[in-house]
Amino acid sequence: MTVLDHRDQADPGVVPGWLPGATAPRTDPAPLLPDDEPLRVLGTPAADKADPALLRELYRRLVAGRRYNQQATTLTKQGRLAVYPASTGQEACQIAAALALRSDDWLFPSYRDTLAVVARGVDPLEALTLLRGNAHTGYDPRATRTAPLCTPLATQVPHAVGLAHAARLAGDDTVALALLGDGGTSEGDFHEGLNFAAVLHAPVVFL
Ligand SMILES: Cc1ncc(C[n+]2csc(CCOP(=O)(O)OP(=O)(O)O)c2C)c(N)n1
Repeated sequence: MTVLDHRDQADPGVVPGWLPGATAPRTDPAPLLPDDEPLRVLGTPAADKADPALLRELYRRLVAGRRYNQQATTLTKQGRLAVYPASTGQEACQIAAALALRSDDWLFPSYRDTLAVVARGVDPLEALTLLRGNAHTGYDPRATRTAPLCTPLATQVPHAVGLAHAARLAGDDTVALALLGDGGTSEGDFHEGLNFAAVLHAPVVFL
């Protein structure tokens, strides 16, 4: 039996039969750091083509979302919410993703995606019901096509895949969007969900 041991190699990142660099720790921080120059959208040719009314509406939602995060966090300090995982700094990601859905598509959010739920049209107060410790969601998942905020990591992923697969079998033109954090990608549910989605050609987007 050949034992692969990178300690015997001149370059510890190279092991015969293994991907280059697969075993060595990553020492160059450059690919892990953000660019010095922030990504610029306003004033670019792409932005010039966007509808100014749409841009204002998107910005309005971001400002309202930032304020919502602030207020909901305050409610936890007052003991009026059990917990509020804020999305401060990443509001645009979830709001824009939810707005890209059609009304008959489905959203499968995690506990941190309250703003995506509000962007789906759910009442901002009702979107907090679960985080208040109530046993029910506060909104009707079927009517809003928005699943409950999911606290067990990545369990929303196979739910989204199952719904998308069922919709495809039924001939519905429905897409499911599953939101999750990078930590959630370490869960089996994430890998199982992706695997099933690929094998079954389920119309689901993972973000
Ligand atoms: C199955 C499961 N294990 C552990 C936890 C506890 N937990 C809650 S949040 C969290 C970290 C998740 O990180 P990430 O997916 O990156 O999302 P973030 O909260 O950073 O947005 C953990 C381990 C959980 N909710 N569910």
